[in-house]
Amino acid sequence: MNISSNSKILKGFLLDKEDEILKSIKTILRANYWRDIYTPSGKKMSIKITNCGDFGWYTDNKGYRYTKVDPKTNKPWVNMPEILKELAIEAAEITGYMNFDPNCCLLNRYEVGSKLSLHQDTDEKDFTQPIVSFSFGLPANFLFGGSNRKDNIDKYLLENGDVLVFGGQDRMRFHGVEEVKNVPILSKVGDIRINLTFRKAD
Ligand code: MD3
Ligand code: FE
Repeated sequence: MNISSNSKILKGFLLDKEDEILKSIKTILRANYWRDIYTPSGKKMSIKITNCGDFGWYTDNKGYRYTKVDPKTNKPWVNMPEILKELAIEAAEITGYMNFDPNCCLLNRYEVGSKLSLHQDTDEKDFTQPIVSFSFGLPANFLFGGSNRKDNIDKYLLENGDVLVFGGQDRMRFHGVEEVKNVPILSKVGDIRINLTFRKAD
C-alpha cells in the first residue's frame, strides 16, 4: 500500500539545520542517556531509546506505556528543545496538520544489525494527531504495511535528514524498520541510525 495524501516523506528537510539539531540531541542525551529496553515478556530489544518532553514512551516488565518520569531515575524527562518542536510542527503543517501539539519525543538508536519489528503505535490518546519522525545517520528501509498484519508491505528508504509525517488512515498502519546495514556515508553521528518521533502522548 502506498503512503496516502495524509502522510508525507520530506527528503532532506533537516539538512539545513543539522548541526543545531545534533547539538540539541546531545543535550537530551546528557540528561537521559540511551536505555536498553525490554518487551513486557522480557525480550531485550535491539534498539536503545530515550525521551524528552512532558511524556516519554517506555517498555519493561510493567508493559508498554507513556510515563511522566524516567523510570530509571524517577525524574521528569528533559524538556523538548524548542528547535526540535518547531521543526516537527512545521513538517506537520506542510503535510496539512495545522494543530500538531507534540508533548513527547521518543529517540530510537539503531546500531548496525538493529531492527524494529512490525507494530502499530496505539499507546497515544488522540489518533487525529499525526506522528512526525526525523532520521539521522545510517540509512534504513522503513516498512509500511496496512491496518492488518498480513497486508502487503512497501519499503521506503530513510536517509540522514529526512522527515516523515504520518496521519489520517496511515496513523494506525503496521510499520517497522529493516535491519540497519553499515554503508559508507558522510555521517555526523557515526555508524548508527538515530530516529526521533514526535507525538502527542496524552
Ligand atoms: C507510521 N519508529 O518509534 S519512524 C516508533 O524509524 C517507530 O525508528 C520507526 O516506528 C523508526 O514507533 C519509524 C516513522 C513512523 C513512526 C510512527 C508511525 C511511522 C509511523 C506511526 C504510525 C504509522
Ligand atoms: Fe512505531
